[in-house]
Amino acid sequence: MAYPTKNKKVIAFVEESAKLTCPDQIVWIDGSEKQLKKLRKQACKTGEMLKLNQKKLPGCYYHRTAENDVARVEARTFICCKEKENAGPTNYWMDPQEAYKMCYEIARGKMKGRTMYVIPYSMGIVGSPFSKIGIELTDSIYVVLNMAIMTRVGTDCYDVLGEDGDFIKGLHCKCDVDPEKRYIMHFPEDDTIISVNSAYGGNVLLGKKCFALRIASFLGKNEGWMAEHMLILGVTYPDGTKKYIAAAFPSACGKTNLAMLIPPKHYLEQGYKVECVGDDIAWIRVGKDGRLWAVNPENGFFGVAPGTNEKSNPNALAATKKNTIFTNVAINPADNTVWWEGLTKPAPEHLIDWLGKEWTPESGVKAAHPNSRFTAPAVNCPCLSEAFNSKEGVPLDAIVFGGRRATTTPLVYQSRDWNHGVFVGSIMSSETTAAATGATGVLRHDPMAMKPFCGYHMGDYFAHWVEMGKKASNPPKIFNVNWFRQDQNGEFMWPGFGDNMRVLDWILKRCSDSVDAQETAIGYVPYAKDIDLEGLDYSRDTLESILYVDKARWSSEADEIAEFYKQFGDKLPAELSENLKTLKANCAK
Ligand code: SAT
Ligand code: MN
Repeated sequence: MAYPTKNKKVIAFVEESAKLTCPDQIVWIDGSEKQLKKLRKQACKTGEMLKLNQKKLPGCYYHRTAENDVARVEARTFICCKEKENAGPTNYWMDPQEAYKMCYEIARGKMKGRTMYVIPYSMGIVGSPFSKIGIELTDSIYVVLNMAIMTRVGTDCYDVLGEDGDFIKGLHCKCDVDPEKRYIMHFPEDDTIISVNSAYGGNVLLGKKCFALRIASFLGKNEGWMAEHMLILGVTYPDGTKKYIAAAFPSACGKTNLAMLIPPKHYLEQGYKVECVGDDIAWIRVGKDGRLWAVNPENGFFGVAPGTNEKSNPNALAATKKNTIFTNVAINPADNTVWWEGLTKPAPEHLIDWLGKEWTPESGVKAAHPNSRFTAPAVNCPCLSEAFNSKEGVPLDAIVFGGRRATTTPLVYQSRDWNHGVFVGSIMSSETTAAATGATGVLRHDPMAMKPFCGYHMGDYFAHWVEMGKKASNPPKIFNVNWFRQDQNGEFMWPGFGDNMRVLDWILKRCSDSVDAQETAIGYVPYAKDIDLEGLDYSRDTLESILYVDKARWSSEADEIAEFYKQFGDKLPAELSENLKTLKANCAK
């Protein structure tokens, strides 16, 4: 047959995978609107997707996953490197030979009666020296259409590869969507990903967590750069100065909201502007100027729908108004549009819920799944930064870590230096959310928000962070934030959303040495007077209380961190154990 590429490795990968899975036909995706249109039509015909109200939501479609297939499955996500030791204590590991054999057995013949789609895609701008090419083979049109939003799909990727170029191989086979045979396997030493028996986003859009984080973090360690679970945002000052922040939060902790925040009125009136470069993943390199430069390798947003509304994130909401795929939200049959918890109040009288059942506000269940998602093209976002399309990316002034913590962690604090900042990232813990299967609201360690996404030994990953700080002569300052402090009644104590600008403002002032801070046991904490509360009905006392560093609590936290660190053994960089000692000593003072 005539192939759209001369790359022998691509052809061999497709042929071998077809031999294994036995599809009825192979369709080479070219990224053209014409082809995508045909696929949408086909998916609507089979019921895989529903066409939404094209007047109100032009180009928008709806999809339901299987009921047992609604989130990432961390317990079924493996790093398959030769030595178990190299996957480290925070990853599930399987021997690569065993894993290949098992996956091949599961996928054998499973595309019979189906079509195999070959998706050539680029993470990052096609042809940029910072970008990388992947080929995903899948038997799901839903995956093709999502990949076409989330990544840069097209035959120009073959031009980049030439006859002989390397790429990340991804084989996705829905099989029977059997949760007992669901496996998301990464072979970092072979640039390969295999995903079987799932059709949910994070498990099957292989360019995202599988490639751009797990495989890329491994590549980054070897090649001297970083792949991080971070949003990237830009703040423009009234005088035109631009500053950039990258921020790591676990899934479903508000990265998309922070990346697209609209500053409070008085900031807007002065001419401040916040722009989004990315909402989930940052690839970071040392620039010639010794600064860290970040690009967003994605091309769209795979955002959590519930809670997104005109007030919490008007930019994200606007981004979903066209050419968007909604997954597991509810349908409003009155006008064939979508709905999710928090979109409008009160809820509509009658909906079809994410399971396809009749729903009314009295149903007593959620209409949309808590991890229901929108897949929206980045270009739809009204506050998308021009830098989104810059090959070099943006120079970072600050790196921010943050988890969901009801207690202990103050609203914001700054690390004393780079290595202390690495320590601060490494001790992140956060309450679990619906983005992964399992119980929610359980506090767990999630270093740098990378626990589910680091493709190698977490101890080596910490060492790589320390190393990057040495390579960068002018690295960003490192901070930690916590938007999720709660009072005795379980109410959030900080308004969050657009008001987080007040904290970003302090952070950036610290970066330009234009505001003082108090030195505490854990690092630099703002004086309450230095957080701008103009236009906000908020008491300084409450602010004081969420800035307070409780040494007794931090002392127990330090003991707990010591326990957590034990698993890394001698892979734990000395820089981190020293910082733990300092923390413990500071708490005893
Ligand atoms: O499901 S995804 O992994 O793509 C989103 C997330 O959990 O952050
Ligand atoms: Mn994420």
